[in-house]
Amino acid sequence: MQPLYHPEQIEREAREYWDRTRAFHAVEPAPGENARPKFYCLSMFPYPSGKLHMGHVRNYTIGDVMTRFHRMRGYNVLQPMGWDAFGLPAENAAMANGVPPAKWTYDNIAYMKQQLQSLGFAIDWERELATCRPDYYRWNQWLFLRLLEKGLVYKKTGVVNWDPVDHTVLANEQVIDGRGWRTGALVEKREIPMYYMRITAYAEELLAALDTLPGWPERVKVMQANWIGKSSGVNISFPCELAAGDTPPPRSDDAIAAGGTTLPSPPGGGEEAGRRAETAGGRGENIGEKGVLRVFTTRADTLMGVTFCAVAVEHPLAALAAKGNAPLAAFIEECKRGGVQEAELATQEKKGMPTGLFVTHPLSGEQLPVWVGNYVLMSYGEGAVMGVPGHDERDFEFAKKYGLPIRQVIDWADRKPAGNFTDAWQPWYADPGICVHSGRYDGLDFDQASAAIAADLEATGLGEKQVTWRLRDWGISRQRYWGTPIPLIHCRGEAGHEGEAGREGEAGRAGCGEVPVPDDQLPVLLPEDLVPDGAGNPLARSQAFLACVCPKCGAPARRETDTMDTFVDSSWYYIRYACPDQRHAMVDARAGYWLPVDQYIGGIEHAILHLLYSRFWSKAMRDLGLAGFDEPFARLLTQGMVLNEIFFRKGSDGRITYYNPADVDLKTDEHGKRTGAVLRADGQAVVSDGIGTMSKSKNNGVDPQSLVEEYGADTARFFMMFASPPEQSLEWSDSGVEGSFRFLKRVWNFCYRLSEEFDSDGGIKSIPEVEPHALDPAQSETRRQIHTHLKQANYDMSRHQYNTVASASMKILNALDDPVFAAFAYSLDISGSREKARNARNTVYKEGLAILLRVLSPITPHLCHHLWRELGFGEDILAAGWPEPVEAALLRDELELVLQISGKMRGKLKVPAGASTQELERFALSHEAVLRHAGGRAVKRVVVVPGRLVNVVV
Ligand code: ANZ
Ligand code: ZN
Repeated sequence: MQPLYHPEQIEREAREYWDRTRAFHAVEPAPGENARPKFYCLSMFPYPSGKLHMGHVRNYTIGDVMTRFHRMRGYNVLQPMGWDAFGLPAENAAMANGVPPAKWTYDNIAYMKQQLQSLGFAIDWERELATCRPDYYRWNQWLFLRLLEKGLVYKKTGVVNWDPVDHTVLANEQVIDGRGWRTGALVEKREIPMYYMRITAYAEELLAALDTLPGWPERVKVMQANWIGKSSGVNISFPCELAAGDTPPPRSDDAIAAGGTTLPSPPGGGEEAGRRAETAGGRGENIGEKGVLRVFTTRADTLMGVTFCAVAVEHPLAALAAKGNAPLAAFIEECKRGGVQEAELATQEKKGMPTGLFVTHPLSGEQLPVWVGNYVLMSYGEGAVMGVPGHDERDFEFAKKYGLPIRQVIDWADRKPAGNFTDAWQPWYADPGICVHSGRYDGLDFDQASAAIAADLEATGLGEKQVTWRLRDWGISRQRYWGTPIPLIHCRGEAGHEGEAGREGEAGRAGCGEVPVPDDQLPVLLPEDLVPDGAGNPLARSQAFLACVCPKCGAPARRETDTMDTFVDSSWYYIRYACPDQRHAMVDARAGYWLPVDQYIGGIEHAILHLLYSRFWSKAMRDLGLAGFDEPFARLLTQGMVLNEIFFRKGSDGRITYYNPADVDLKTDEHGKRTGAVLRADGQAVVSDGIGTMSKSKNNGVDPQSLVEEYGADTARFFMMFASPPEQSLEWSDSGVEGSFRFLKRVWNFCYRLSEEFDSDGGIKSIPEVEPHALDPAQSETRRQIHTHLKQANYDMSRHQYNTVASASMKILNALDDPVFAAFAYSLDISGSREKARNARNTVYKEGLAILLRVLSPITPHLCHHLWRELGFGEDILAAGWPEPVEAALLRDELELVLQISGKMRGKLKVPAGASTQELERFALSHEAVLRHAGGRAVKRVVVVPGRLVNVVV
């Protein structure tokens, strides 16, 4: 055995061994085979951005520890890896460097794959996939067409978030504080046609099934439930009379793609369960001659407190009122330019204008003014609210600002307004209470009043109970190049008939509209040689891509140039890992074996969208007969962030420059207390901005590559696991890294020392059987400690508390590396046979090492692989099985010693085996016999004969 620890060499050798033996190749059991339990461990796949960052290393090490632990415990394990390879950064890089996104992406994949491999992850690389490869995305297209057939994909124009920098539509959740999540640009509203996935059809199940996921973090489930946002309330109709001819225009987003299309329109009863969140539809009849204005409320009990109604700026009634009302039209235009983010609308200054129209209170008959309000969302409920300024904060603010009446219709037993009710808003004004000033409903509580009012409204046809969802359908169209082409063809018939598409009776000549690409023409290949220039989608200018033939009529036609949201790609990649080489189908029986994922691991930033889309997608696949499970991820672990200190300087022009902590020296005073920090390059001071997530923008990242090069992969892995429990944030620390390296060196040195010792007694052939009776007290005690730490480590392994597994391995080494144990002093005293004593000790050493190396091996696999073989335990530690503590070894032995006082036997002393000399002295001096017989005389000395007697000389 080599005396010195050289991680580079042993890590390379270990990986070569795993490659040679296909150690991590996952195999499905043959039919009829008595199968081991399976464990599908999945970490969220990376975007191939260029190189790995510490967050990746942490995520994948956690998954790897879990995988290796399960493998050694006898599970049939699958741990795959792939690439979330479509998306905007490739296009941006392409623009900056003039290379096609494909090349940039494939180069990055090659580099990052080699980085991942250098970390020794137990990945089945034979299942690698990249979502930008046609053999993957063809199944996106194929499933898109199946969902289209089922009405789960549909087209509509809608108000969307438009990122003016990326020239792309953003999902609501991609808008953060009114800005694009990637560009930070102020988002605008636009109306464009796009394709939607009807995720709302699954709203009820997506919500209810959260209860079937005990292995998910509670907070993720709460986030999902809030996102789905189920509200039970009442739809109330406020009758209104409009002048004849004043029929409002239909809502633009109801307009289905101009006729002639072969696409199914949204199912006739477009308002069926899941679509209710999209109640924006079918508003045509909402207002009309002798029509009604419908609002959604969760507080029907406050109906008698309504003093106005307010509609969204996009509401047809607003458009109607704006005709011939220039100031109102201008106000509506101004509001439309703002963001569409709900949070933003909720917090921005309330603004509104009266429409000049009035509606009738459905119970009192009172005339109420209708306003346009910027805080009313078109996309929620009915796009209109009943204003109850007494009990809704937004309405209160609005009423105060515009001088609308405020009425108290709820009273609370325990609280009274200090001054006038209308003076200032109190948060508890919104609490349910008892109805007052509400006529026949006075005295009723929330439940009673809500029920009574709903019943009265139902009786007159002016209200019905309604469940409303916050969840919206998933707009998947992106006006981008680097994504899955949407498999549709636009047929305009013979040349020159543009614009006539779909005219009735002329379909043959005028074209077939939008035609799905037939399955046997899939995949619609994305050209890999285009270089975007920032001016829109290059697909729209590629004749080679655009030109095609209509599958229906054979006329020349044009391909759809929109591509799919990359969340589509990641919604089912975990299923494809089961059968990545299946060329004839999206999935096969192997998916039935591996799915659902037993443990999913990734960042909390994906707690909502990715997980919700994946859940929806797999349920849709289930309903198409393509998947046999309800939920894709049985258990979920969200790992914490990797943090590091942030250093910066502010220039004279106010510009902030961030400096990497690796380039900063810390100044300390004589007590080691920190006094400041300077940039090594110029010795000038830099300012600390505290601790924050490692990020490019704060320049506080640590490059995993350099860490691996300096210390080896095992040190990087050990530090990552040791520094913090997986779900908590991890603070970077150079001294922590060095400490990790020192510990691994210590393991190595200890094994080296013992290997010399063992060589002299024939070496290790296998894990020895320990004969408990042959052990002296110190040996029993060492063994007891080892098994105690093992028991703790196994418990912590099972609850993914890897930091304490790492520290348990340190404790095991400490127990083994104990000088008293090493010297087998007790044994000599008891048996007198040096040979026997040494043998007994060495079995404890060997058993202890076999435990230590296996417990440590999921965390530092290369080192443990090497030492296992080097010491002679066996060929492959992966095949060694996981160690379990021996229950009998956990018990602390008690010894009975003779207690003498000045040489005379005065009693028996019960002590724990392995107690030190000092402990024995303490036990003796506090013994009741000593206190009695010594009678206050000074103790001259205490003689300890280990394992035999203690003599207190007075
Ligand atoms: C009257 C009322 C009185 C309301 C009161 C609240 C308190 P959740 O629970 O989130 O579903 N609302 C309805 N549609 C809206 C829209 N399109 N834009 C903005 N706000 C809208 O919220 C339901 C409540 O949100 C509804 O109940 C309505 O205000 C408002 F003391 O109606 B409430
Ligand atoms: Zn055609």
